[in-house]
Amino acid sequence: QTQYTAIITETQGRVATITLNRPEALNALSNTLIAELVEAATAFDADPNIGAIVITGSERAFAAGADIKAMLELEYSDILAGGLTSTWNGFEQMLTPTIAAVSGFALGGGCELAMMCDIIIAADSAKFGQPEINLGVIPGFGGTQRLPRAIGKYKAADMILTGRMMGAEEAERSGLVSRVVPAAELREAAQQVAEVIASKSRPSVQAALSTLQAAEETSLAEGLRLERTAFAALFATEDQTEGMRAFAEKREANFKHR
Ligand code: CO8
Repeated sequence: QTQYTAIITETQGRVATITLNRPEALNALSNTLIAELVEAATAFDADPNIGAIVITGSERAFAAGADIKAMLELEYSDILAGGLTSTWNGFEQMLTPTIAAVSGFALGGGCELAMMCDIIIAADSAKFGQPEINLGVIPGFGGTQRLPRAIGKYKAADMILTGRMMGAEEAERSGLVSRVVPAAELREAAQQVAEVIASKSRPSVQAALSTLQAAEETSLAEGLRLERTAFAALFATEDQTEGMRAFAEKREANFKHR
């Protein structure tokens, strides 16, 4: 087992959990934390025994953003070199569903990390925000692109230009989070959702995920073409036969490819 310093990894059944663990800095995303997170997540993605990945922080903070104290030292050329932003590529291309379980602060890069996940479950204590404008910069891990796709241009501009925080209730109403649960139930709720997903047939989960990802960046016509091809392809899997036969026989499906 790899030794990490800024995250904790564990598995329970077919669900992996990655806990961000820099309590002294409210889980600020240091280079080390990001590198470890991407390494652990892509390793779980490649593990056939893992069907879903939960990413979470502490009760007080999911993550309070990129590490401001470390960024203070950086210049234009350091950022342009792209090390920090390109590290996320592997994470964004995974085909194992990721669930962000957010309690407390999800600010800046923390909010952006949550938005890189497929599902966001928020504790009622969660606070989302893109406060970079207060630091004289703008979001740098995708916030200017993913936030308006999630909540629309006008809400996103309000958040990004004023730097204000949004509570869990407003975030759910705006479409930024999938579900809100009482803070004490967050871990359990995320585990349960992950288990449900991990119990499905993997080829259909991957097809669902890749078509959903396409929905964010293609035209409707192109997306519908992709969906038709992916839908047809699933009829070449044993699990499609099993899933539909199980329904007809009034029993639980016993999928072969989980
Ligand atoms: N970076 C570094 N340290 C942090 C960060 C951070 N983002 N957030 C909190 N900390 C540290 C504090 O400095 C403090 O440390 P210390 O005890 O040593 O002084 C400790 O965590 C606890 O924080 P506070 O004492 O401030 O706790 P409060 O409860 O008073 O406040 C807040 C909590 C409101 C969350 C406050 O900490 C805060 O405003 N944090 C910064 C939030 C922020 O601005 N985030 C955006 C960062 S920029 C970013 O994410 C850009 C991403 C793209 C980068 C692209 C690079 C290529």
